[in-house]
Amino acid sequence: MTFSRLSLRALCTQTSRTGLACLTTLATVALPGAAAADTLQLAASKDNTLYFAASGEYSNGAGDHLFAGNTGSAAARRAVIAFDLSDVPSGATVNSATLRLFMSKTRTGTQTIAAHRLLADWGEGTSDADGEEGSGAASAPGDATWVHAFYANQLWVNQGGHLAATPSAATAVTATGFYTWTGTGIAADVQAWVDNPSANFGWILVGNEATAQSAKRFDSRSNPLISQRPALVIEYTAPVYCLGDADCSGAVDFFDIDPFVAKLGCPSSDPDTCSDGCPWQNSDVDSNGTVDFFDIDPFVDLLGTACP
Ligand SMILES: [Ca+2]
Ligand SMILES: [Ca+2]
Ligand SMILES: [Ca+2]
Repeated sequence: MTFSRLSLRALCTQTSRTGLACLTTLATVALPGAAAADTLQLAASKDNTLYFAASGEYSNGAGDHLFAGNTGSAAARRAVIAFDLSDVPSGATVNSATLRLFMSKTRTGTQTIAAHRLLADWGEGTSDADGEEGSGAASAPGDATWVHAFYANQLWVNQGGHLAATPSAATAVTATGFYTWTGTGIAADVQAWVDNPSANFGWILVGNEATAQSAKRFDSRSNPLISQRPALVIEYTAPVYCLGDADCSGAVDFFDIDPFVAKLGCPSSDPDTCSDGCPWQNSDVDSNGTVDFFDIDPFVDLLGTACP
């Protein structure tokens, strides 16, 4: 860096236009405008079925279907599914989230299927079951199984998947058709994953494991019927940044110079400074994802303005 805090101050006080602005006391402070909500529909980034088997020999990473409940052999199946949330802007507020699946085969009436947040990562290999897929296929490298997070070397902490004890949502599933898992629990999961992407391992669907032939079969992300593949619909409000307002006062003025300088290097510099309550993005005046030398000129240009 080839500038100093003093040179910035000098720029503010000596440049005629911005100097005037720096010395102007703003009588009114504008509040940030209300942000409109955005909606995003995402396809699953991976999905698979855990087939109960003592050695984890069955999976269905590349199959057309997912299962939850007990199939004809009275052995449990659980579906795991995850979504890449990187298209949701960081700092966004998740207003609602809805997991939507198409249930394509069933032998029983209503069964409750609970979606639990997964607490560990898992894999989707190339295993691809034949026929109706209820029995799975031989596990392939990297597949999630009943005992493996990643076949054949990485085990789940708990067999059947490492999941949160409390379901995030539960839905009664009856006849063939679309079903959704939504509400505050699902929205809270998505919010947590937007805030901390490294904790995003998706959900596991747990059905009735006490009754034979209770399984509900859902279409996977590999299903030829694209409209029936899993979807996650997220309504969110993107954060509103007031560029240049480094102290979050509602206006860009002389008092922003010191906090702006302190934010130089964010988001990769001192985490306490970058997360001090006033978003560092306010200081990223050219909105390129980092606060650096190239933000100085546009910052100076904004001195004397109010937030939109
Ligand atoms: Ca899959
Ligand atoms: Ca300010
Ligand atoms: Ca920048």
